[in-house]
Amino acid sequence: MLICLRRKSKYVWVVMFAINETWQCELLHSDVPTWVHWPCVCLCVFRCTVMPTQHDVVWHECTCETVHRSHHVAIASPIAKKTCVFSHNINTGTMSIGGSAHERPTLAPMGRGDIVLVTGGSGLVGHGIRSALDDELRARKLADVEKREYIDALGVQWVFASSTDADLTQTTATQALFDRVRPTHVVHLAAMVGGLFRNQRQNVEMFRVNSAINDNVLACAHEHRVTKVVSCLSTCIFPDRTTYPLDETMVHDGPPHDSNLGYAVAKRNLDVLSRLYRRQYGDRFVTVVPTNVFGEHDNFHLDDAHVIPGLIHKFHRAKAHGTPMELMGTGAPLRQFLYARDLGRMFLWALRNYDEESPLIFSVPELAEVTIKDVAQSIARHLDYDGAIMWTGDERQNGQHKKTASPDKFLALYRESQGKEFEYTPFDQALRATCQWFVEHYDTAARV
Ligand code: NAP
Ligand code: GFB
Repeated sequence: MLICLRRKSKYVWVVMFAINETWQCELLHSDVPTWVHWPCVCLCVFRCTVMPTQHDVVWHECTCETVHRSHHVAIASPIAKKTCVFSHNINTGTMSIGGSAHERPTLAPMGRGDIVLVTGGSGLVGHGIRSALDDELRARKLADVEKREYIDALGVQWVFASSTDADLTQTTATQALFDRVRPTHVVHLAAMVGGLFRNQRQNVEMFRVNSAINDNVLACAHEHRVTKVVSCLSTCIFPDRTTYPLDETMVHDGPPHDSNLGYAVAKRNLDVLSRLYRRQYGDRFVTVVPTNVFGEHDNFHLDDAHVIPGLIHKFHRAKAHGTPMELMGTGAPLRQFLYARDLGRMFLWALRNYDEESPLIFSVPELAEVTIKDVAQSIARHLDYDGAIMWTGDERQNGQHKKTASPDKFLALYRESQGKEFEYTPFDQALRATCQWFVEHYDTAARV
């Protein structure tokens, strides 16, 4: 296996091969930018053994004839596609593993042998990812049903964990989950989540629970040398008083809205912690920032839910009992609603393609923004509710007026890598499917 790493005008070549079940690694530093010449012109050769089980490196030989400067090289180990950072200290002449990676080799595409752990895999977004994986299987005529653990179309094993598998606020439970699953990749969704009113009531818990979960998950992913982590933020982390549309550079520009200060700051800290692991250890930790999400398998709790599932439940109940509908606030706030199945496809893309320090916004276009009043009327239509809709008119129940975010960066990267546009499910179609799913699953699977 040969990996080429460009260092300014120079090239560094890394050759990895297996002998007697240990991986040999040769790192060749050459002035000539074409690999066919490397045997003749290499200036120094470092030899090491990467133990296949512990992913440790043992230097059994180091010949270093000419070294012009200290250098750090990140190597993707073929054993579990781990990234190791090899450093040569010019003063002591020693080699070490760890330190910051200034250069990152392109990772091999995901495939057989990779294991993706999805924390929070039993929730709304986790189900969106499962649906996206199932759609890929169907497209390849490998139809599968939604399962908790399965092999995807690329041969990758997926494990969707819930809080019953491990309470991720607890360090030992988190470690045990990682020891058991031994993931090569992590999609980190697990969080204490809720709509505006739950956030207002439980700001302290939102901060403490989510901070603990995020600290445990990233620390374990680092200790296990996970190849990549994609963590989930939310557009509520952006400043409340700002200009629009929001973009990825604006996350820390001012305080978030008071209503969800605890949740938003815990999420902002997840962004900061991911960046720090990247900078200090070269970990491939990235973050994505979805707008308001909805879909099948949501939490439809009357008091704690987000607005779409909350209203679906309320309209369904009002219709069944013939009671009047009075909704919170004025209905004037604006939101961009993203279907969980579309978000699932975005997560698959990010896991396979995105590797930047900056968070990446996952949103519908700005023009798809709708008022809460519009949404209420659409839900009433889909559920055949023809009674009156009243509003309390209390502006304190409105929450943030809007948080319009731009998906431009994602859309451009997607277009560039896939050679086509990202296709969103039309909002009305997705809303109808969600209403239908709720009615059909009210007595069984729906969280009410
Ligand atoms: P959800 O449906 O409420 O699911 C939450 C998931 O987290 C569940 O799988 C839950 O497990 C798990 N979880 C909660 N506490 C846990 C703990 N202590 N230990 C282990 N697992 C725990 O939420 P969601 O909407 O799918 O949210 C997923 C991610 O998307 C979150 O990071 C959220 O912040 C983000 N997000 C959501 C929205 C939205 O509108 N929903 C918008 C932007 C970002 P159990 O099923 O066992 O409880
Ligand atoms: O989805 P939602 O709760 O969250 O939407 P946010 C709240 C909007 O819907 C407010 C109106 O303008 C409410 O006045 N609304 C009307 C209702 N009736 C209801 C109802 O019965 N239930 C709910 N929930 N809303 C959350 C953040 O903000 O968005 C979280 O608090 C998270 O931190 C999430 O980021 C995505 O968009 O206001």
